Amino acid sequence: MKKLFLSLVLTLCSVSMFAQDRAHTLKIYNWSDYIDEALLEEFPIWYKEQTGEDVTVIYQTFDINEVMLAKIEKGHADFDLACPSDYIIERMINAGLVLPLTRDYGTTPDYTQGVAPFIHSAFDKIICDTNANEYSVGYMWGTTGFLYNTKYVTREEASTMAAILNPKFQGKMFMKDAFRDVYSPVLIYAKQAELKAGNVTMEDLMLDTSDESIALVEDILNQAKENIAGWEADYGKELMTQEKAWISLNWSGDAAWAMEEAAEVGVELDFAVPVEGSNYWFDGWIIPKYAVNIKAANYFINYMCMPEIAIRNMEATGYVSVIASPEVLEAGIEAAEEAGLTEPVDARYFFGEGAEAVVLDPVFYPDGSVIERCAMMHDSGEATTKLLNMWSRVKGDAISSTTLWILLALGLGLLAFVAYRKFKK
Ligand code: SPD
Repeated sequence: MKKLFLSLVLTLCSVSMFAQDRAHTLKIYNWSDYIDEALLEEFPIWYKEQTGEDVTVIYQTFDINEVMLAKIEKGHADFDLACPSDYIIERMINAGLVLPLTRDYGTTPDYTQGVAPFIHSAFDKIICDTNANEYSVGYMWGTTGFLYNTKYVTREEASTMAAILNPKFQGKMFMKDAFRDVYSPVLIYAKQAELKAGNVTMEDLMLDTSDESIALVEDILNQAKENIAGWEADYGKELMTQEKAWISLNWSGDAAWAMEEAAEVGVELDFAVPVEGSNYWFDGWIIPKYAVNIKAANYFINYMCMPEIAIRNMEATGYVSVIASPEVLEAGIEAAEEAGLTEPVDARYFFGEGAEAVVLDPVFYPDGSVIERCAMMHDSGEATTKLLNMWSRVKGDAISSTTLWILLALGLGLLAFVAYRKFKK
């Protein structure tokens, strides 16, 4: 009896010690290569200065939105912060998987005020019964286009989605292994005549998951397979610097990173957004339903929005922060100057009036005319399975790597659930 009592006391002590530690832990789930990692060590110091409290950061990464979603949705993972893309934020808000932000920063200034109105309006376009701006703060944003090697590919060739069918690129193209990000620009390409004729709008296409449209995209992707050297989630940018392929459908941030790395080894890469139109996308911080340290999560979001922190993250990753403060504009101008750029862009859509003709890197801040031909993606809801099936058929594997990751995450979620039930009993 004495022994039983002792072990009960010990168990209760360790459970409460764990709970105590967990309360001072911040679990973050972010894309890989998507932060200046030194900040993960600096945040606890800043947090202590602001709140007087300790926090330990646990940081995990993912390469595919759907893997992150499955871990939280099915696995009930207790991350305090995650960083999904626009269409997944939409899905998670609608599934009740996101907690509202408290925006309670004590005496610390509210740096989230620096988020560009352009990004605020993008969040307003999220289709849900609530104000998405109350559930998420943007982190990085960009466009989808072609990263290409100027030795083998002309700008003209890279400026059209027809590139995926260009026989010149046989076996020389990487395709992003992200079914949602590829589906929309290919559909825009397939429907360009209807778009031009005004029979359909970009917004319509961003919501179009009809069988007819899926079949159209599948057909184009099947024809493009001759060109596709690999389907990559994150390593394509590096392989492009090693000239393993000539052209790669990619995100602007990865393109910027690759262009800089490649230049150091004498390889010239560039980036172009298809003339037919494409996606602009953003990733944003959310506090998932199963979060524990909500206070530190809110502070971390605020920290990420401090202009100097935003600039450091941009420099480390190649991606563009959602912050549009004068410091960020200044840093953008300086970087363009250092890179020897001279061509101005109209960046009013992001930095407001006064940014009509500023010399900025157009991979980071495309001209307003490019943004006008891009639109934001939405959750494909129940049609997601149809899209995933099409993706697997095109890739020709019974189980695609995306599906495999999703299945693995589902399996892990199930295991965690069974273990939890057993422990409870
Ligand atoms: N290596 C970091 C990649 C993050 C890119 N997010 C883009 C998502 C587009 N839907």
